Amino acid sequence: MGVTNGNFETGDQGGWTTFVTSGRDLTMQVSETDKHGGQYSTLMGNVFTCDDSHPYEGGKAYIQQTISVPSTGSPVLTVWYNFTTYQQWDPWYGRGFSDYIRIWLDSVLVRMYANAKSSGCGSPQTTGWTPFTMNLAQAPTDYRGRDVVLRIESLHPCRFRPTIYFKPAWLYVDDISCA
Ligand SMILES: [Ca+2]
Repeated sequence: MGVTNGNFETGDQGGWTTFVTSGRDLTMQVSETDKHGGQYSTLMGNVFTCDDSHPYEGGKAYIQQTISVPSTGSPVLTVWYNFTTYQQWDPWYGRGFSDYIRIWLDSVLVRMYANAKSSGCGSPQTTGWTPFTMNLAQAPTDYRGRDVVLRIESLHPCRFRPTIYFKPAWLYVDDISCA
């Protein structure tokens, strides 16, 4: 029923399947450092002090679980997130390399948030704690009464040429509910 351990107050990621790209500088853990409520949140991404000379390697991290959407009423999916990035404009390509929060329901992307351009290590972009909400009874898909795979993902670009040093970016999530 609803979301299991959506607030991480068990002090672990019980109820969730976790994934991180292997061999990269990625973190996936519960954290007491920053949370929306209670004592714990989940932290994923590249968590470093920003250093212009260090080549961080990105990748993907996500938490996932199958949620049972209530069959009646107007159930709403809520995900609180706090996203910080130092990702930087790349003068070679003339564009920024974005970091992404992606929320999936049954392998359908229902929300993507990309960072705005940062000016590098001195100027992180942060969303602050922000709610994503989605009415699960609304067209085009009425999810009521269904078991749905919810995935919350932090996507960080990979370093693909040695002169580009990607900057750290990390995502806190907490108070994930479906009611
Ligand atoms: Ca919490």
